[in-house]
Amino acid sequence: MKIKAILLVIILSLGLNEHLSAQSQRTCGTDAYYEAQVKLNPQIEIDVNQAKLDAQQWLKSNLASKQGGVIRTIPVVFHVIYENAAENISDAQVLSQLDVLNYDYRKLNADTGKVPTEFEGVAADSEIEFCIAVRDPNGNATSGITRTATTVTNFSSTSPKSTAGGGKDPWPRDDYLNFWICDLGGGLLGYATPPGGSAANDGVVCGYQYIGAPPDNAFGGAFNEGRTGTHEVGHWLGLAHTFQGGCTGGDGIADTPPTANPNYGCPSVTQNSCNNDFPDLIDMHMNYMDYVDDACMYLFSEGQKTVMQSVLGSSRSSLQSSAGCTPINNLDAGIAILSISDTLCGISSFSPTINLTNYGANTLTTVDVRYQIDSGVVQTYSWTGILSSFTSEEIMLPPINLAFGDHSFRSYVENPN
Ligand SMILES: [Ca+2]
Ligand SMILES: [Ca+2]
Ligand SMILES: [Ca+2]
Ligand SMILES: [Zn+2]
Repeated sequence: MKIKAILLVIILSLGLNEHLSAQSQRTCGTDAYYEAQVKLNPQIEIDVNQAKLDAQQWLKSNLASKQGGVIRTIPVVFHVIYENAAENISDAQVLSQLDVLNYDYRKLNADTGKVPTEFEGVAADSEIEFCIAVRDPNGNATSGITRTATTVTNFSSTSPKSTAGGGKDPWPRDDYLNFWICDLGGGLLGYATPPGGSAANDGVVCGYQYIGAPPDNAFGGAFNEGRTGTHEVGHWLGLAHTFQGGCTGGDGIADTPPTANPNYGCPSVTQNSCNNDFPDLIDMHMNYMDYVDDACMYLFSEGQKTVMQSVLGSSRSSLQSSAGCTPINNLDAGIAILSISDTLCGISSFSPTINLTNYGANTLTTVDVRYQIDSGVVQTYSWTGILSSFTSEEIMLPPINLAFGDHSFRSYVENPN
């Protein structure tokens, strides 16, 4: 009995340690996920290797693109899978992740000034941008964020990538980066699939606590600045960890110095784990593809940029012709009627309130609101203002005088701009 109790304590404390270490150190599941996928389907390894060759081939015939100047934009759909309110993170937190990606991949991150002198010459503007999807695979308007309630406690051992499994099926990868947000159970921060893998699993998965940056991310800790997303999207664009293969293996990228092991936390700037490089440079532990804390990673190298751009030029090239971020019309307005009650007792006039939404790509500046009581004359309220794409404004129409009794009200908009 006593032995049993001691064993239980040991098991519990092991579990606790594992939990604590998960919170204090970055843990990325990309390599393990890839190995598991290949075990299930060896063809994936062949396809991923082919995608690497395609990227190298593309680079050979597109050396000019390596010099830069072409911004490539990736439409993103975020799939929020939630079991409870805390996991159903806000739109603001999700969109904050989009901002972090756009800062980091354009070298607009606020901490780029921390790049040490040794690496100033290779810290890259990757010339990749991310847009939130405004058009879904059926051509309908979307917020670019899907929300799926689940009974799955966490996705530590199952996939959030299938509706049948309590998650959400991906949108076509030819047109979107699928970015799942869910409870990963505290063991992993995230994982991603490399270019060339299976379409059904293609994309990035991150724990909900690690999405976006403060103030929109209120979860605290060392991984609350959205760099898990930056790191995992790097894998999705063909990057390996900087410590891949240790001092002799390498990540296949010339300007990231060899690194013996993952760097954790916030290493001393002089940290140098391999001395077989010439000249013997410090580790590039501030690279997004190392394992340091969010606050201590702030660069992609020029070599990494070349790999990512080559992937976007080859196996992921169809993203550049995606309509995912093209609004359905340039000029398109719609209304919703907000304040109509079927019992307006004892008053003889009322002012209907409507919600005007700009569903178009262009800024809406004028629109005619038509409205009609019963079968009476259609009246016009000419709205003018400035309403940017996919925003709304409440409008109160002029008071309408009515005789007592039942009436119908209808309204629509015409002639945008
Ligand atoms: Ca949960
Ligand atoms: Ca390297
Ligand atoms: Ca070194
Ligand atoms: Zn990783």
